[in-house]
Amino acid sequence: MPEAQTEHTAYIALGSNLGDKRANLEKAIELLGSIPGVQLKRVASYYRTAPLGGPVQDWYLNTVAEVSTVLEPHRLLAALLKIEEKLGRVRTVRWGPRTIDLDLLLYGRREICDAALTLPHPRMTGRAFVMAPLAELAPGLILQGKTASELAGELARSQSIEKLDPTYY
Ligand code: A4P
Ligand code: MG
Repeated sequence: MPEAQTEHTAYIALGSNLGDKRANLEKAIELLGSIPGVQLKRVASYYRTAPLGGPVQDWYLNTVAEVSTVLEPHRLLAALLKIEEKLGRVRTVRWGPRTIDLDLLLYGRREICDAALTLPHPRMTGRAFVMAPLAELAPGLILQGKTASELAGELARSQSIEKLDPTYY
């Protein structure tokens, strides 16, 4: 009998600020769910967010997806990078505009720091556009001694984000 593979819960941040942002997120979510070994569980609301860092650029549409996966973290990241390529992402400047950005935020409680992957994502707890959608899916998740909800609330006071009405998408 084949050995049962362990399922891990992972959270993936999605962002787009080029082209049809909503279509880009929707396509990326569809492709996420079609990766062998990945099951799409839930997707948070979409948020209209002010760009953080980088050059002067358009606003972003951001959300977070929860998946259950048997893939190891580096394999999951490789699959995310493939989706970025498929959706026509061209890397120019760091933090510059992009059709789609997929960041692996969390993979269970796994901690990794190597050349290809850092987990948890090193910038996530300082970003309202990540923490607000994540807090919808996992409000009580503890990060740096605070819940995701607390962090999202604190960040929303100084960073401009707007939760979009579901009729928008
Ligand atoms: N990498 C290491 N760890 C990870 C991880 N946990 N998840 C490596 C994903 N990638 C990870 O990323 C560069 C390399 O990071 C990858 O090849 C991978 O091996 P990238 O996506 O090519 O570069 P990037 O996204 O331009 O840079 P970076 O530093 O990842 O930027 P961020 O942190 O993703 O920020 N403002 C708003 N409002 N909304 C946004 O979505 N996004 C950014 C990009 C800036 N400002 C934004 C938004
Ligand atoms: Mg990225």
